[in-house]
Amino acid sequence: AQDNTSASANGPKKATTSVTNNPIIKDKYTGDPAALVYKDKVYLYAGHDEAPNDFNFYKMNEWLVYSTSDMVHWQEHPVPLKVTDFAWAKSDAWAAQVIERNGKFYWYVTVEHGTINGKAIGVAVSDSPTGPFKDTLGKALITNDMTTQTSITWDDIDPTVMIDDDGQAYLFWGNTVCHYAKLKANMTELDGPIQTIPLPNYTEAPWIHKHNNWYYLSYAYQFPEKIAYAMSKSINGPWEYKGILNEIAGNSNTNHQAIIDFKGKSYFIYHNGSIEPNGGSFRRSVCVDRLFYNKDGTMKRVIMTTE
Ligand code: FUB
Repeated sequence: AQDNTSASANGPKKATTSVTNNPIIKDKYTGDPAALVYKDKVYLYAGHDEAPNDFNFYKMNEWLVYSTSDMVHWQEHPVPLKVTDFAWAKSDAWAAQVIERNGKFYWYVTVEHGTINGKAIGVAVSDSPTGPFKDTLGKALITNDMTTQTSITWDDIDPTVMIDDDGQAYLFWGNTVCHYAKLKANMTELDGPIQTIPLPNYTEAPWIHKHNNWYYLSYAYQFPEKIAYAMSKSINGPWEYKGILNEIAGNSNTNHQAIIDFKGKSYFIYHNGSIEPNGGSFRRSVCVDRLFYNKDGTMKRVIMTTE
């Protein structure tokens, strides 16, 4: 694959690539992709892996946004959100997702809380999918003391969000235990109790989506992580486990997926450590491959393409 990345002093950067030219972002390390289909574009939101080559843990201070209208040409927009935009947060721009409701865009993020020990979920709001985003709530939506099923401090991570056909919004999240709760129409407050979903070998990275009247809950399975999924006819379950969707992401011990339909095709967006020579678990890269459904609604296993 060739690196067609170019930058201009005044405008956004352009990365020319295709779904067979993975990874799609080559000038930065990117992880934890989330994608939003809005009007005739796909917006890709990712964490920025900034760990130096000799540093073996996450160093993540900001999230990045890219857009495309053809899944081939990706445009980077100026950095729209940083950990420091959440006054109550201390560090760790971990996994996130953006959703649109009534012309407003809600960016749910994972961060380390500044005063409540552990990870927390916050939400920033914008009038545009590319920002600027503002923490209008001014505090965390989910904190570590609200869920007590595990003793770890990083169980409240990886938000994924969906608005069902009846207008009810739901937030799913979690490491080790998958949680979910309803959101109020304002999208910044929970609306009811936090519930848990039993899923085999659940690690983290839930992604909720709907396709042809089926609900899909995909997630990172075991560690190192594969992606597995369950299906249901209702967003409240019961969820039926359907198996592995994607393999361990090469030399990255995490995998993290977004699944979308765009212009009549389905896509599986994920990360691996494929930029040589220093790519790996803490220097990841977002990739895109096609996803195909079977007639019964199950999803075919996605084969990673890394050129
Ligand atoms: O990027 C930090 C963490 O790694 C994410 O929150 C997890 O999903 C895993 O990808």
